[in-house]
Amino acid sequence: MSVFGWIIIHQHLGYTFDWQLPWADYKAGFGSIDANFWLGLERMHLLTSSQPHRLRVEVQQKNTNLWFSAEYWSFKIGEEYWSFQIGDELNDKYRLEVSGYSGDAGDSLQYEGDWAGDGLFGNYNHNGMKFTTKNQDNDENHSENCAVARGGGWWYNRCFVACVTCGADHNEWATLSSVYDVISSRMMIKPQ
Ligand SMILES: [Ca+2]
Repeated sequence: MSVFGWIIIHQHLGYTFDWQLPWADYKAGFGSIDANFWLGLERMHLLTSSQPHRLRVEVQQKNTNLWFSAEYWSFKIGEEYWSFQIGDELNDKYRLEVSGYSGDAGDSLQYEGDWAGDGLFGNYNHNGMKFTTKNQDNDENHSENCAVARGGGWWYNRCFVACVTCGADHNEWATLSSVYDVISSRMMIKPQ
């Protein structure tokens, strides 16, 4: 479904839906566009590898009900624009690549801070991470499976800090200084 050129790739409304689904579902897509929805990693890969796309993430804070957004777009290397891209399944396990943040939600996909105060900078950066589901552990930085611990498939690092496909206790987004609970969210892409 496309709205003003934006293609919805994810929608999460409240805490009723169970996002703890296997690899095949995250690959093929699930849900419905007027409710909880995931377009599917294979389609995301095909779309974003055919031409450059910008990504927009909208998150609703649980404790204020306010919506905030993060966009990733317009990063030029040589003659090519790189913004939001999903790698292939075989080589990349649908690796996430983002760049060029702007917005007021916080750059939670490229979080380079020391979230836990343990000196492990970079352990909470989702950019460059492979996708992990409960039955396919590709989060190589964490000894256990982050999807099992957090309630849904995602591009986990170890395992914090952003996730909008997680269970109610772990669905969250981050600014540089704090992490907040997310009750609803959308992700959408647009050719640029
Ligand atoms: Ca792991």
